[in-house]
Amino acid sequence: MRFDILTIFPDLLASPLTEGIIRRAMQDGKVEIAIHNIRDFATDKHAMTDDRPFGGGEGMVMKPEPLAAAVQHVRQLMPGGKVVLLSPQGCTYDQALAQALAAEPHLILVCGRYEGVDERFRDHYVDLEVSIGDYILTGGELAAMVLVDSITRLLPGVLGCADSATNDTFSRGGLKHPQYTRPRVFEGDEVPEVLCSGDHAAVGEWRFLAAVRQTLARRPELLATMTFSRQEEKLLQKHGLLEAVREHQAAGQGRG
Ligand code: 9D3
Repeated sequence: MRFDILTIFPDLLASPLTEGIIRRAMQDGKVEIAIHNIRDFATDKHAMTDDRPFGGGEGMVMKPEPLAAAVQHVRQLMPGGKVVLLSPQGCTYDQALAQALAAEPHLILVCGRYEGVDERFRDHYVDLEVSIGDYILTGGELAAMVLVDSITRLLPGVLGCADSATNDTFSRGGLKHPQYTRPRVFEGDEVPEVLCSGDHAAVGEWRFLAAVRQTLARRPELLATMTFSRQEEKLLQKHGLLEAVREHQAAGQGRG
């Protein structure tokens, strides 16, 4: 997978890529990340990347020519990349979109700034517009890092353990069970006995029930897309959880 990131603040992006799993993935050649300064593609003598909006109003708008020239430069190096604009107007990013984008060989991430980009750049160059959620950032750079991070960890061979990527919070659709490590007593609070018992079946049961309780308490809407085996349903029934789970699953049907 190759990422080309277009930004007016390249320094903002450098450090998150030089640590941990992302750095390892780059070293192993699983992912290639190139950062391009949009200002290098500005055409006027002051290297302007923004200008005042036609029709007046507050703030500045990103000029289309430097953005277009930057995309064309990337395409010359490697044709065929999908252009993703990070903007508050985009569709909301989620794990399903991360998985879809992880199947692409080449993404060109364009980081918006100011009040937005000239609509003609969007119309002529952008394949997909993505927001990372309903809160206001100062630009698309951190959003681009969210995409790079969440997509890279899904690439084959990036995570050490074969099932780390599929065995986590969102793969089953619900939240994970609580976890504990040493010491066995922390500030008077003991690790649940069963986890130290060595009884793998009992541990598995406890974790399943704890995960469902956690999901019911914090993210009940996630239950709508979860499915349970007959044996799991019996277990939920035995612990008085089945009715509550069913209720949220029915509510999910209503939401569609
Ligand atoms: C007058 C309205 N503007 C300010 C409230 C709209 C606006 C323009 C540009 C708000 C934020 C931004 C900069 N944000 C992004 O470029 C951005 C973003 C975000 O703000 N939230 C979630 N995801 C993203 S992706 C890019």
